[in-house]
Amino acid sequence: MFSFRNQLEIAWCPGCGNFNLLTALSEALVELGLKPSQVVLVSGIGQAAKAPHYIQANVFNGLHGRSIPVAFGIQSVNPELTVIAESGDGCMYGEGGNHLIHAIRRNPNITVIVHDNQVYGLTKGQASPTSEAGFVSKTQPLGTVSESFHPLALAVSQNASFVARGFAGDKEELKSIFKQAIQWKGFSLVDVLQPCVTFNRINTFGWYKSRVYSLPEDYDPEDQVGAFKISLEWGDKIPTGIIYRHSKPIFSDLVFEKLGRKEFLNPTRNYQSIFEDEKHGFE
Ligand SMILES: Cc1ncc(C[n+]2csc(CCOP(=O)(O)OP(=O)(O)O)c2C)c(N)n1
Ligand code: SF4
Repeated sequence: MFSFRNQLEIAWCPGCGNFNLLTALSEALVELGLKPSQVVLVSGIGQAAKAPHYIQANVFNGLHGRSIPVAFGIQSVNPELTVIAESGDGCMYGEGGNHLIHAIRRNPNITVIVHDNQVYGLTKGQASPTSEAGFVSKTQPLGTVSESFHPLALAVSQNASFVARGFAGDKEELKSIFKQAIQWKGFSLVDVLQPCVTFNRINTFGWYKSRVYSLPEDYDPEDQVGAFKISLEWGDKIPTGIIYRHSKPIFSDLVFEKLGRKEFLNPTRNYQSIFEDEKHGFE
């Protein structure tokens, strides 16, 4: 059977949570019946950002924190493509945090997968935006003093189209979440709890396993206020599953409606007329 995995040697530590993410995503793409030519994976920089290298599809490796705008651009000019931005919590919520906010607002039809290991793995263990206050690292030997960032609460509060959390220790649930996120028409954020077995000795597989629970069948992901409450749940109990879902118009559809697709794909004419208008304005 066709597999999206290629034969490249994987440069992750044995036991890293990234392995299950890679398998879950590769299997999800196969089960959705997608072909490599239909899929574009965009990543930034970090351990997580290497994941697309191990998948047989189109790949764009961008700058640190810049995967979302690249994915946004690709999907907007070719809405037929399945575009997935994939990177770590440092890349998506730190360096790329501003892009996340504005992608939520604009609602492009892309899926954002965040390998959330609550640490900077590639640069050897500094605290990340989602590290808990007090997290001790080589650069914060007395423990970080900053409060941690709650990505899902932010996304729900800003009425993001699709917001979910998965756990790298539950590959089947993760695969199901990936499939729903990829199929969703609009911006999807999937935050994945991904243990870094080398630099995060607090949030281990065991730590997450004793806390995560799947949202019950009667949970209503369309209720924004209820979803916001659930998105804040963190500590002894950490929910996984589809936290919030809200259908709304996609960026490219709205732009094509206004400009026409051809005009949008050939912006030279627009730039030229804008330039001409500016010139007259100065005369
Ligand atoms: C502009 C810029 N700033 C900083 C770095 C250094 N850098 C590379 S990876 C990284 C952190 C990656 O952490 P995260 O996104 O959480 O991914 P992980 O490695 O944990 O998967 C940093 C700070 C860089 N490459 N470019
Ligand atoms: S440093 Fe951490 S995130 Fe990076 S490969 Fe090793 S275990 Fe995984």
